Amino acid sequence: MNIDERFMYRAIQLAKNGKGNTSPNPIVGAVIVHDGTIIGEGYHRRCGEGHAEVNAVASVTNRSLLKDSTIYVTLEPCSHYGRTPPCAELIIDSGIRRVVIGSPDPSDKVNGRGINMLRKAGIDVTTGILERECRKLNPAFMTCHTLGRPLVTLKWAQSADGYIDRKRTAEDTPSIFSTPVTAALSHRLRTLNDAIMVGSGTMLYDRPSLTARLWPGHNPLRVTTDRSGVIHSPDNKFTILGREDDGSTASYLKALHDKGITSVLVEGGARLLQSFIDSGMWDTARVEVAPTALGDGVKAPLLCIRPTESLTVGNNCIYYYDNPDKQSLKTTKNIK
Ligand code: AOF
Ligand code: ZN
Repeated sequence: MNIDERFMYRAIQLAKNGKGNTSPNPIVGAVIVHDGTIIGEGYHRRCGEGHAEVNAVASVTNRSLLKDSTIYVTLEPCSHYGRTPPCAELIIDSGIRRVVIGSPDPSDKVNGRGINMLRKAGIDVTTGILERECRKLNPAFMTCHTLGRPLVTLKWAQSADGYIDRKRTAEDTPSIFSTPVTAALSHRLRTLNDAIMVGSGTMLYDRPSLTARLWPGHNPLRVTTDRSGVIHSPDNKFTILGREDDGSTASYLKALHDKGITSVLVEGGARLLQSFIDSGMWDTARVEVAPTALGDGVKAPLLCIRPTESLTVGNNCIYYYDNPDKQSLKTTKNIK
């Protein structure tokens, strides 16, 4: 590993400290190095607060060293006046000589302008250091700004013989396949998403609360579809989609994107999940399989591809899938 990659790995570690708190902003880390030694570090803590570069520059005690220093940043420094002034300007004013960038910022506001500003000011800019790893830090941000839709995670639990529920009435409680540990893990996933979505059948049959009560963090926006107008959400706890659109996954995602949602966790039922799978508009899936056999019931969605990872928790196994047909994030927006 070369020296640039080593310092970029430290910047990646720092970026991860912001995980779960920065949406709709990306997580970003920055390291300032003088003569092979780290003299400053920072990361973006929360949307609306200082960017990684601002915090890294502020952490340097001996400012006179900046003019001979390099800054490593996981994302292209911004070039726009948003909630904070442009980081490219801050870097130029600080006297920093060299900037090493992990991944470009694909958002309309930046999109190469940060790099251009720095180069125009005579700063030595190196791009593409650990680019794949740096892109991976922000799947929702990258998907949102390149495909023009939120990141979609599908999640369900099923019996060993492929049912997500037994045959029952709405008065009966839903079948439970999770364990206390896997339930906490799925609530963690809720805290990492901007929104959580279910179909109208699940709303009526399960009456889910869809909160992240088993894990510290934020509760996602709760969304349900309701094409036939059967859902009543008296206290407005749920955002309802599907009444003014064509009920396609594309229309749901467009509505969420327009609300500024960058990631959505789809938790059922089988029909809504299958429509996401069939449309190809999904990114990852988490499928929990319990050792029980039901013999009959509501068929689980069909996702016949190789899992990218699996995790055994007690007698249950969680399979993780990545959509193999996901469009390249280097292409431009595809939803009008
Ligand atoms: C950076 N460093 O640490 C982050 C960046 O509303 P603002 O002012 O916070 O700007 C948000 C945008 O800035 C966000 O959409 C993304 O393009 C960029 N985020 N840029 O140079 C950072 N978090
Ligand atoms: Zn910035």
